Amino acid sequence: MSTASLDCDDFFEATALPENFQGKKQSIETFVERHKGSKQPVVLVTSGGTTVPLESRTVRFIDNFSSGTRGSASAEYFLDQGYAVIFLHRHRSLLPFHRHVQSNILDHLTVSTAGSDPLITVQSDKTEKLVPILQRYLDAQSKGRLLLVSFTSLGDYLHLLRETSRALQPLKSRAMLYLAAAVSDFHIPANMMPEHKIQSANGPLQLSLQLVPKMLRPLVKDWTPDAFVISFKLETDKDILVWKARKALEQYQHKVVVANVLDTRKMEVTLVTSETQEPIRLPEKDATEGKEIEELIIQKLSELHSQFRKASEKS
Ligand code: 9Z3
Repeated sequence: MSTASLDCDDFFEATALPENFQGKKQSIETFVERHKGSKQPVVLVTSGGTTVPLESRTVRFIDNFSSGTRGSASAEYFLDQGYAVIFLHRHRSLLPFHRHVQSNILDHLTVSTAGSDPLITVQSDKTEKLVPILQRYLDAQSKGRLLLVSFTSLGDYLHLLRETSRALQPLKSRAMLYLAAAVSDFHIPANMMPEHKIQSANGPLQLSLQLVPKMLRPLVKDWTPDAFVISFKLETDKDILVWKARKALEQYQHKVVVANVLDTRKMEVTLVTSETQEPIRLPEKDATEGKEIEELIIQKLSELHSQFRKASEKS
């Protein structure tokens, strides 16, 4: 076994399981089992940022930036493309379909108590937008095609990522992993973490963070070697972006990196494969009409996945 995968094993050994791990594992396995008999592709979408706790009884933590828009929008477009979706997301980040409902929804409802049962009505200017969203949501729900699983910390995320990847392996090339979550590269290992809240009376705080072992390596090699794996590369400096994406592909040998720059991520990404490099841009006009770049990304990735499946099934 390589040193890198030993690092990963050590990480899992030292890091507590997430709350209700067995329940989550069971629901993932049941979901995969239910979709095993069909020809439908299944995708794991990861979304939102991971926290890195500074104390075991956590009061403070470091967070990775992500609102969950990329992941939740992508999950909806995957459903439209006929995928069953496991949505592994940061607790309280944006959820597919729910993201369209504003937090002040109560301001747009009226109640009529004329009949025997009170009737809630949505203001008519909102129904036009809500009806198609609700229909797509109810359709996914009734067909059991969307599973929501939440995480908070880096440790929770990685335990659940490993479990879900392993559960997807029997689906072979029918499985896709779309790793859009913003995952910390640094952490404080459990044995170096104070138990109680760090006290300000002790003076200024100096933090020393360790590197998180690169989990894409065992994921591609051991956990789910036959799946179509897509990772994301986020940079703030566009000049190093594609180079970093290529380096990741060479290192981990997966299929695609979606490369994006923080400031322009809603308008432009580059799909990088070992042979190609294709920019995807959302025209300004489409953006003003409410279209989203995720629709274009998912269209392209489902095409690539379908080609990959055909090639894998032949060999
Ligand atoms: C991304 O790059 C996502 O596209 C964003 C989406 C997090 C920028 P939002 O949720 O943002 O719509 O607000 N995700 C991957 C980020 C990441 O952690 N990548 C690492 C890296 O770049 C691991 S591959 O090194």
